[in-house]
Amino acid sequence: MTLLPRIVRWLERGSVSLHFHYQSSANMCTKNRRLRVLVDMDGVIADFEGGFLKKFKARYPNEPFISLEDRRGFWVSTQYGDMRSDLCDKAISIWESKNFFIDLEPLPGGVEAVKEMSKMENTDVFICTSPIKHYSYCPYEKYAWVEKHLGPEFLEQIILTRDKTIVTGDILIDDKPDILGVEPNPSWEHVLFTACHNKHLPANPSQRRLLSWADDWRAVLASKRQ
Ligand code: DGP
Ligand code: MG
Repeated sequence: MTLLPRIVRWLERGSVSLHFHYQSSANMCTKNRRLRVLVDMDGVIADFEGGFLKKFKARYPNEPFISLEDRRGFWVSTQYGDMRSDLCDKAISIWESKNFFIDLEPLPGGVEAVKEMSKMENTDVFICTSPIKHYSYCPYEKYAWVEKHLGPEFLEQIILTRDKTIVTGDILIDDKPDILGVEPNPSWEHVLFTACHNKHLPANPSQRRLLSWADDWRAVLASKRQ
């Protein structure tokens, strides 16, 4: 091989390699500047508790029920079971039924907040939600709910998982007080979203709260950008 074509090939290899390094570091910078927000669905943007109570009363009109004011503890079925053991299964039958999840009303301001944050510069928003294990309707209806209320473009941003600790993000806005899983040190900061079942819990200085979507969620996001 003569010298000139060899030099041209070396140069080509060099430029390809330089281009590659430039691109990957540029991508990393962009990635590192972006804020990733994980937003829970039930109890945060979809009114699970209100939807449950309405359907429980309609299906079991002669059974006692727990008003939203009297709800305590994350697990609805546990509190119903404590009231009378057979009410545990009756409670479960409500969210295992067809149309339970799709019929949930949006919580005030939630859909608007999620749409607004997803339009913010350098911000990626994902809906991060745990499906129930009785999977006949729930996963399908969660997708349908997102499409109906947030729009089809949001179908790209759904994470269905029973273990949120393995998902990476900067913030997880979630109404469940204890979010545990296989990862002992999740990357996100859990911001507790106030719900009827958690509003009586003692203040925890190590856990920030959002009292509702009327609360200053923009400031919470801004605090993570520094
Ligand atoms: P998430 O909001 O992503 O943490 O999802 C919680 C799921 O658990 C949601 O689908 C509702 C469901 N859930 C609420 N209360 C109970 C309960 O008492 N028992 C069971 N099995 N599931 C419940
Ligand atoms: Mg929730």
